[in-house]
Amino acid sequence: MNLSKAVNVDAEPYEFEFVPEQCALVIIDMQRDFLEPGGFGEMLGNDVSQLRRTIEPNRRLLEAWRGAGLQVIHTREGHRHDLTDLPPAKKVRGRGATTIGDPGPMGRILVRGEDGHDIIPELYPLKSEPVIDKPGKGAFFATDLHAILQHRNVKHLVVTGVTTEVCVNTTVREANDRGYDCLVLEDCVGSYFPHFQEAGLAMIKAQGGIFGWVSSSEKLLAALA
Ligand code: TIU
Repeated sequence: MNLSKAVNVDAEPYEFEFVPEQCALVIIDMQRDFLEPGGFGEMLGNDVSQLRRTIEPNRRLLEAWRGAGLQVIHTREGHRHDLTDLPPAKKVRGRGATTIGDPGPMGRILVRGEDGHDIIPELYPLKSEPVIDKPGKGAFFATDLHAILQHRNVKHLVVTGVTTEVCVNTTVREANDRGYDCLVLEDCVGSYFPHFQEAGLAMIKAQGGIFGWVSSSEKLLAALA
C-alpha cells in the first residue's frame, strides 16, 4: 500500500478523503471501567453490555490498521491516585453512593493504574502506540494529544470507541476546532442509549459535516484494500 496516496471512503455527508500516512486511528476509552460490570459506567447506572457490540469491529479494524503500518493512538479517561486532577464537581455529579476514586470490584473507580482503568484485552495497545491519559471527556483537554499529532504530521483522524455522545463527540468537536478532519465509524462507537447513538452521529455529519464524517469499518476497510 502506498501510504502517501490519498484514499476515498464512502461516507456521509460525502466521501472522506485521507492520506494514510497523515491519518491516525484514535480509539477512545475502550476501558474495562466502561465496558465491564463493576466500573464507572455501571456506577453511573448504565447497562454496560450495550457497548460490547463495538469490540469485534474495533478489533478487526485495529488488526487491519496495524497490518497496513498506520498510526494508532489510544485514550483512557481517569484520574491521578491522589485525585488532584479530579474536579470536585465531577466527583459529586450524579449523587451516586459510589463515586470516582472509591473501591470497586476492578479497583478504585476511574483511577489510573487500577484494573478497571485499563484498556480491554481485545484492543490492548502495543508498546509503540501512544496512550493518552485524559482527565476529561475530550482527548485534547489537559493532554499532549495535539502535540503528538502535530509532530507526526497527522491531519485526519479515524475516531472510534465509547461513548458516542460523550467522549467521542467531545473529542471530535475539539479535533475539528483544531483543524483535523474526523471520520467516525458507526459500528465502532457505542452508547448506553440507542437514541443518543443515533443523535450523536447525526450531529457530526449534519450541515455538510459540521464536525466531520460518518461511515462504517466495512467501508473504511474496503477503501484500504
Ligand atoms: N458516561 C458516559 O457515557 N461516558 C463517559 O463518562 N466517558 C466516556 O464517554 N468515555
